[in-house]
Amino acid sequence: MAVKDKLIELFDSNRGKFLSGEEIAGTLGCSRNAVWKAVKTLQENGYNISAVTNKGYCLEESTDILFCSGIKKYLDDKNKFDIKIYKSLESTNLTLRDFANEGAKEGLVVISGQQTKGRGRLGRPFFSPSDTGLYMSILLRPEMVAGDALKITTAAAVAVAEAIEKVSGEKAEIKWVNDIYMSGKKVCGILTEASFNMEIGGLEYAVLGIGINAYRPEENFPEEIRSVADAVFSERKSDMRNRLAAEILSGFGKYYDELAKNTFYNGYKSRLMWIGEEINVIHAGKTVPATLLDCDKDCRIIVEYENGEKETISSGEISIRKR
Ligand code: BT5
Repeated sequence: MAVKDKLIELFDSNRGKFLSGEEIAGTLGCSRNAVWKAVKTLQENGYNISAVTNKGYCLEESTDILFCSGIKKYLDDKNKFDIKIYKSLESTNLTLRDFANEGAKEGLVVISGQQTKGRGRLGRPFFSPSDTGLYMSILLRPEMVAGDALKITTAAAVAVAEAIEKVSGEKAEIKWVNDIYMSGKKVCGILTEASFNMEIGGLEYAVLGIGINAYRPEENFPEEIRSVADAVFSERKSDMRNRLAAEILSGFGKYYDELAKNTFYNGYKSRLMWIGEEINVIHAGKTVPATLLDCDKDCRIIVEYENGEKETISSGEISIRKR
């Protein structure tokens, strides 16, 4: 393990306490100069480390930085996922796809503190500013037919909602099919991108991408999403994003192992927004008024149009009409 990584673990287990350069060098078995250099690198990477003459170095209690051992300490099964963390990427889905094409194994997880080209569905952008969100992609190699791939997204939506509720103590809801809302605003979007193998007629791999607004960005959300977007936490707290990432991985891992049994379904339906309400169904460029009646075992929605006709829908989008 590099000095920098050992130092992160040492600071993490001594949050709020000053450690002298000499003490750190002794514990890590390196020179004081190596400690100084590693501290500098961590500070440049956003770690809130104070340095005070005659006292040493101290990691601020409230620091919320994503790091591998910080996530693993909250995971029961520490070997199920291989986690790689980056400061900034174009898109975690894109980086993970490159790894997948090179033969990476199921369970590889790419996390970034920022995305410069975060992607939503249908080529839409996903705003992913530095240091306030959790942008994560998980590589899956399931043995399933393409039609069952929707289950990956719906199972992930439940895992994310449950993780948010556990860590924040607040209620999270699901807007069909892949958005997580809190108090009527979007705090998370999910994008699953699949690679198909035409010869076997199934999935070669799937990249499950999850983007969460953990905190409101300092400069606020951009104008165009300000009325729809919000963050999970109202103030910065120690280790929230590491915990959130770990809870999502544990929860999703469990649902994924039981995907054929749909064990996530009750958690999906109970959080689904707008059942019984008047909505718009947006599909293939058309917006049609309807009532949202229900959600079936495959997490498809059942809607009733104004002419009384009913339809079961597995893709597209809905929006609320009246409140
Ligand atoms: C999504 O698409 O919400 C899926 C977003 C998936 C993002 C993750 S981050 C990790 C991985 N790597 C990626 O590059 N992507 C995945 P969609 O349902 O199409 O919603 C996109 C719409 O949500 C935009 O058109 C905006 O209206 C809105 N939006 C954009 N950024 C947002 C944000 N940070 N919070 C809330 N809403 C946002």
